[in-house]
Amino acid sequence: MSNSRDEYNYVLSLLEQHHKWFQENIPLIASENIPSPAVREALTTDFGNRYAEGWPGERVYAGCRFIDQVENKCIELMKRLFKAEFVDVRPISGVVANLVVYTAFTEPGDTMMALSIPCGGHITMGKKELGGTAGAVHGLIVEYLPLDYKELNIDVDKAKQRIEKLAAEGKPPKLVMFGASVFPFPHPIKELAETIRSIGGTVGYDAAHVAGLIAGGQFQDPLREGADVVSLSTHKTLFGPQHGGVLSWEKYAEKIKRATFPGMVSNHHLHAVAGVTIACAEMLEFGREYASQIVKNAKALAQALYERGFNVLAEHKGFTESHVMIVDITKYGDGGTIEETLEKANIIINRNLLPWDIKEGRHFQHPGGIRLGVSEVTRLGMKESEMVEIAEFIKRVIIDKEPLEKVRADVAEFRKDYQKVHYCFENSTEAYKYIKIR
Ligand code: DSN
Repeated sequence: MSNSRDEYNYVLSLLEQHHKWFQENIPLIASENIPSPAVREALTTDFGNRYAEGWPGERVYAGCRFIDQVENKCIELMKRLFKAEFVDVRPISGVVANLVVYTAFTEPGDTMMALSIPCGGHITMGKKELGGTAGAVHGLIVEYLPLDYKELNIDVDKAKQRIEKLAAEGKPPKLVMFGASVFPFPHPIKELAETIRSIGGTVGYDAAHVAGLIAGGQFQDPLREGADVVSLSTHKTLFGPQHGGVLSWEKYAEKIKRATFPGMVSNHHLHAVAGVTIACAEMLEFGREYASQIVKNAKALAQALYERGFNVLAEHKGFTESHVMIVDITKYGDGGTIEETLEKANIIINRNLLPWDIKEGRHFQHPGGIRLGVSEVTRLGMKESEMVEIAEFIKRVIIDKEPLEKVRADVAEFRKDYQKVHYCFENSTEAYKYIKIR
């Protein structure tokens, strides 16, 4: 028989156990990262208990003196990082940021183009019948951008043909969203922007996965290459807290602001905005070095896995130019089972659909692929030689089938040297230290 004090202690103990576990595992989820101690500090502040609806200086609430100064600083730093004329830091996630874009630039019933989910597209770009945000929430008709399976990138010629065909049929795509959740190579914005504009469309770009690489001068620069609007989340390669944002040009400022508030948010998680601001200052100082190391690490991990027998896709073009790689794992099982087995050895990756999985009858619970990202291990200070060690751990689990408890113990030992957050101003508190303030 438990009482509420037991429940209270139980939850706190689970949180503490989670922190201990993450001190001992290898975190390779491509959409995750570890924020600095300063960002974690910002998240614990009273900002998280306040309301600040509206734009800084024009709030609907009193008490925003310091909140406004932080939010204005966040906008200023993001403008510098992304060389953007206009920034809205109020969307509370990447999903909300995409909804802001859809609301500002399309009407329900319009056609939008994006990659399908098996081809790397995000659930926000999904069709109504699949429950995707674009279709089910904003009422868009979603048509797919064609992916070249070998190149793991959008097929420019086929995309042009499809856009022009849709326009000829009276369904011109009002919005074409570049960007993806499996995003190893820069998308062809330059090559397609003119075609999109010629039929009256808007060029959108979902930078959720690659925002930190763009800010660090790696990957591509969507606003310079022709994007009208860029959505992002702030916690993947960009190492802030979980939040969102929209970047664009001054001429679109008013309609984006209105789509965000009163459209998509009431209050906008002010502690997270403070954390994003700190992360942006860290990115301005350390971003180039960090982003360049991410790409080196991703290539090194992909190469080391490939040399150990794993079918890492796009070998002919160096596997990846970002933080992420995709592996066809069908030789050893299905992605779901492999994910579960690796987790037992304290290696955290995620299962992922391969572009051709649905056609071959595979399902997202047991797909043919796994996805690995190196942002978090890079932030923990790992370099290329550690990527080779990680590949060896993965091989020991999947190919050699060593006892999982033995690999798990070796992983925990390996992790002992990587307990601090790098690429930040202050790191005296360990990365995953559980902080008690009660
Ligand atoms: N789509 C998720 C991922 O890439 O893990 C994030 O929203």
